[in-house]
Amino acid sequence: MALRTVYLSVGSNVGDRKGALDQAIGALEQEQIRVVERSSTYETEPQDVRDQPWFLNMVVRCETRFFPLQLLTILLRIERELGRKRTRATKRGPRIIDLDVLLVGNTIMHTAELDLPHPRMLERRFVLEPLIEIAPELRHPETRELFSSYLGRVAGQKIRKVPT
Ligand code: PH2
Ligand code: MG
Ligand code: MG
Repeated sequence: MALRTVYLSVGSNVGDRKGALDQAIGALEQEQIRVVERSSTYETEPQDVRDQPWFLNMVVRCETRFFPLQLLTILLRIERELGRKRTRATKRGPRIIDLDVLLVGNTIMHTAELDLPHPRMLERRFVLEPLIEIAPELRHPETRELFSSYLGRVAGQKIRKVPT
């Protein structure tokens, strides 16, 4: 079975945000989703729903044998186990933990369950900046452009690296 390189976005803007990121990373390891690299932690201005607390975000590179939809199912379960409640009212609003699949190798898929690459990743500095930190040469599988070439468009979004 093939080992796949996947990039995940991890975010939290409720409660112990740093603790939630650390717990999520621990949970991935328990599920045989091996975290091989993690970006710095960034404190980021909320996007989409602007009237909510600032987030902590990071991006991790993992290796796993799961297929994309299997991976998604596991991530949703980890979110639930860490206390995430999903309702229509909380869509893109405050959350204890959010685990999003950004990329699974060079897979391109567009289904009701999952779109790869993540369809909004190029519009989000809180995704692009940590991604480029750990994968400076990575290219978007559909456009073949370097992810770093998209940074200029999101420069107006406020983010800052959290000192370690
Ligand atoms: N997630 C969202 C909506 N807006 N903004 C920031 N800064 N970070 C996020 O992770 C985030 C967001 C929906 O998942
Ligand atoms: Mg998200
Ligand atoms: Mg999500």
